[in-house]
Amino acid sequence: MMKDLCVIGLGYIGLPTAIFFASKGYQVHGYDINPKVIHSLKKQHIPFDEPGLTERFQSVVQRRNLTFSTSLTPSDVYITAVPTPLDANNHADLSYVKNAIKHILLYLKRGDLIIVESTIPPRTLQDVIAPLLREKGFYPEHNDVYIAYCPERVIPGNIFKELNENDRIIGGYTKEAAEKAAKLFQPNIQGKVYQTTALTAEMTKLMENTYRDVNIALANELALISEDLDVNALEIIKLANKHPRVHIHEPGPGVGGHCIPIDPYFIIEKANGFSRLIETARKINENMPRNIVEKVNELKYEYSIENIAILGLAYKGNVSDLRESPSIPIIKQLMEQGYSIRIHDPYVHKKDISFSVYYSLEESLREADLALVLVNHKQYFELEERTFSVMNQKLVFDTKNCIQPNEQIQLFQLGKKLKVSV
Ligand code: SAJ
Repeated sequence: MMKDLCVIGLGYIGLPTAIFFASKGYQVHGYDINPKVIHSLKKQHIPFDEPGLTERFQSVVQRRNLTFSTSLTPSDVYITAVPTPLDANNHADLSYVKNAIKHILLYLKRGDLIIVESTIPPRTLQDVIAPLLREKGFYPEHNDVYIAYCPERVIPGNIFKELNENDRIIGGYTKEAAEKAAKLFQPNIQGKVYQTTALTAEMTKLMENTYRDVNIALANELALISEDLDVNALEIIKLANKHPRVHIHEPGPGVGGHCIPIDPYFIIEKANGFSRLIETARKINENMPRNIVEKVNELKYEYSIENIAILGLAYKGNVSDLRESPSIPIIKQLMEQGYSIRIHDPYVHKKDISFSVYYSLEESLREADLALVLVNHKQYFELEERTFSVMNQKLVFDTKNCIQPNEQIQLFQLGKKLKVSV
C-alpha cells in the first residue's frame, strides 16, 4: 500500500484532506507555498473554522502522522489542493495548479501518482498538466507516471463526515491511473468510488455545482415573479416540492462561497457559446444583492429607515466563511446610499473584516429601523418576540425564510410582495 503522501496547498480542502489521510495511518507531508500558513500550522494555529478540525489536527500532529514544510517532500503520491480563482475575464487562473505541478516535477519519479483535487476547467489534465509532464520526459499516456482528477465534494460545515461518506468520482488520464487513484481512496472511505476518464470527472464536478447554481437562480426568479404577481413563492416551493420529482431550491440574497459562484464560469469558458442557461443563471444570482437593496429602498417609501441591523455576514448559515458572501455587496451598497449599518454574526471573526460586527443580537438591533436577515444561521430560527423590542421600529425583512412570524414585528419575506404603497 502507498503509505507516504504529500498534500500541496493547505487551505479549506487540502488541510482536511491531509488530516483525513493522516488519521488513516498515512505519513502525510503538508506543503504550502505560503510560509505564513506553514508557520501558523506548526504553532498549531488553524486558519479557519470547521467542526472537528482542531481535535483531528492535534491528534494526527501528536502522532507525527502529519508534518508541515515550506519545501515539498518527495513522496509516492502527490495530492494538489491549490486554489483556482477566476481572473479578470472570468477565466480560470491555473497558475497555482501549474506551479504545484512544476514543484512536483522537481522530485517526480517513475511510478508516482499525481492526484489533482482543485476544481479545474474541462480538458485541464489533457491540455495543461500532461504537457508539463511531457516537457520533463514523463509520458502519462504510457503510465510511466499516473495522473488522476479526483474532485472533492465536501460541504463546508460537514467536511469530515462527507470526506468519509460521499461517493467519489475518479477520472484517470489512463485506466491504470484511475485504478491506482481508486486504490488510494476506496479502502479509506465509506462512499463508493466511480472510475471514469479525466475529462468526464472534470465536467462532472463542474456540473454538480452548476446544477445547484441554476436551480438557485430558478428559485430566485420564482421569488421575483411571485412578488410581482402577488403570490407567495415560499408556499409555492413548499407545495411544488410535495411532487416526487420536483426539488425547487431556496431563494436568497445571492450565491456565495468559493465554489458555486465560480465553477459555472469554468464551463462557460470552454462552452463555445452553448452555455446560455448557465450564463443567465449566473446573472440572475449575481443580481440578487442589487434586488435586495432595491427592496430596502422600496420599504423606505413607506417607513422611515435610517438604521439597519444586518443579521448574517457569512456566505451561508452556521459557518464563519466570508468568501463571496452576498452580504458584503449588500452592506456596501446600503452604506453608499447613506444607511447606517450594524452587523450581527455569531460566527465571523472580527479580524477577517473591515467593518465592525456585533456578537450580541441585542446590540445590533438596538434602535434599528429595520432588521435585514441575510443568512439563515441557526440562532435566527427561534428568536423570542422580545428580542425585537429594542428596535426603534419593528420591521424585519427576511431574505432566507428563517424568522418566525410574531405579534411584535412586521415581517417581510423575499418571495412575497412587500405591500408598500409605492
Ligand atoms: N443557496 C441558496 N439556495 C439554496 C442553497 C444554497 O441561495 O437552496 C446559497 C447559500 O446560501 C450559499 C450558496 O448558495 O450562499 C452556496 O451554498 P451551498 O450550501 O449550496 O454550497 P457550498 O458552496 O457550501 O458547497 C458546494 C457543494 N456543492 C453542491 O452541493 C453541489 C459542495 O458539495 C461542494 O463540495 C462545494 O460546493 C465545492 O467545494 O465545490
